[in-house]
Amino acid sequence: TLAAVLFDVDGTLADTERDGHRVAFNQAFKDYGLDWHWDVTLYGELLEITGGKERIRHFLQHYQPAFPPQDNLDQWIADLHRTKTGHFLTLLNKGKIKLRPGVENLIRQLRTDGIKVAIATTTTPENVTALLESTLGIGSPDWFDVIGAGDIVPHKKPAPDIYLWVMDQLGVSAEHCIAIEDSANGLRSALAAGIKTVVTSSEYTQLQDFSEATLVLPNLAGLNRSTLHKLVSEPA
Ligand code: XBP
Ligand code: MG
Repeated sequence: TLAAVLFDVDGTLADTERDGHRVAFNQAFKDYGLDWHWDVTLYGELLEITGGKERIRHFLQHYQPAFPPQDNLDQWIADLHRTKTGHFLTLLNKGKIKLRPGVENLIRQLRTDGIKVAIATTTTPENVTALLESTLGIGSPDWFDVIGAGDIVPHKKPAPDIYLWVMDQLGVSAEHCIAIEDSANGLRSALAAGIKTVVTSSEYTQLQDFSEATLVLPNLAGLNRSTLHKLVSEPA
């Protein structure tokens, strides 16, 4: 039986990357006087690395070999990333990012059925709260039984850690859960935690390999609660 549905955030709840996170990173680079610019194509490559701080570090190491050494690189990255988060929150609060089709309806259906809903994401916790509040309303973060985000676990997706943490907090086991993801990294993470996964591919992920997903959909508009109830009880 279905006990909980675990949602990824970026790319799954909303298309946040191209016109959200990417723009916010570029604004932060400008604030720091860096002549870096992540265009749409480059950002697609950098999305292979999950987590904004990890993505900045990867970019430094692989694309900016001449960048001068910093006394405390971790701190420098953390500060730059905090500036980026500020810009992303401003974009959300301006209402620039909408939920993808079917997301709100599915969350409401599940709650009506008494199914737990949770978030399992690599993004920063404030980003999740702000996205939910700006799209579903002020009280909506409370609709979620657990929100697992960011640095709460040491290893980000594709490691299973965040899904394992969320299931532990929920008190449910993987066989009673469905994960909803948009990317190959997210799918690997959920599968490694033993969770059947529905993939709703997004702009940046549509060419990725989702052959191990239980179901692949262009968006969530066609996904209703009865399909999820059925998927969880089918043999893997
Ligand atoms: C998406 C990510 C995040 C965002 C940026 O993860 O990898 O790093 O791109 O957010 P998911 P931060 O699809 O699991 O939500 O800069 O806050 O990390
Ligand atoms: Mg995602």
